[in-house]
Amino acid sequence: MRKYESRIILALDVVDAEKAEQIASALKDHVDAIKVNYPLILAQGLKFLERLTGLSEVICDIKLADIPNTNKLIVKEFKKYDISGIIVHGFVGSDSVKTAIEEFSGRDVYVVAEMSHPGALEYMQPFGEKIARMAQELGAAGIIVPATRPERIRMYRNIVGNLKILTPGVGAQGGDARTAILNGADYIIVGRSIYDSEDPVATVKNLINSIK
Ligand code: BMP
Repeated sequence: MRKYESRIILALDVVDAEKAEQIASALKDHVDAIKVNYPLILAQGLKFLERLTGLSEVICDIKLADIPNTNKLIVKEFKKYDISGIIVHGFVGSDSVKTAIEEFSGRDVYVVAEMSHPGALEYMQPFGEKIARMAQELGAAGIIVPATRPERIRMYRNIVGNLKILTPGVGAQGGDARTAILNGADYIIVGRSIYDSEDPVATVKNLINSIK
């Protein structure tokens, strides 16, 4: 990640091209990066990334979770764009994650260790610590852990040292930005409570003030 200013990553999960571009333009100087997920990529196609990379640092949240060879083929497609990071799943194991990191060499790979929704308690959380350790050993840029469970952020911080910790789950999912940062997050990932608000710029400014 190039910027470390607002510590906010916008999750741009809107599917309308005009709306996505309008929000991205309005917020480009206020957030550190824009995270793009399947809703927007599927609705507008990969080419749409070019309209965002001209505005901001872009992280593609593709939650890659396949065998090494398929991971490699998918990363090759994303590498064609000037995006700075991708998000991959860790539960698939070290061979798949390693291949993604090697293929995306020179850019940032973030590994999902534990997700923010309640279902993550069933199968992900029991392996979260191991996944975080693997991410660090393989040279990932950072990990994704839940802002909805701040005590877990603290635990993960102790495991990964100075690897970047990105935490989704603030706002719409009930997590609190300040609490996440105080527990060791480097960045908070926020979507709906920004792009669905009446004044996204004011909402981001309020968020920034709340974590200062
Ligand atoms: P929102 O702030 O609207 O809840 O959006 C959160 C974003 O972060 C979504 O893009 C979601 O897919 C992503 N995300 C998440 O919410 N929890 C995770 O554990 C991992 C994610 O990538």
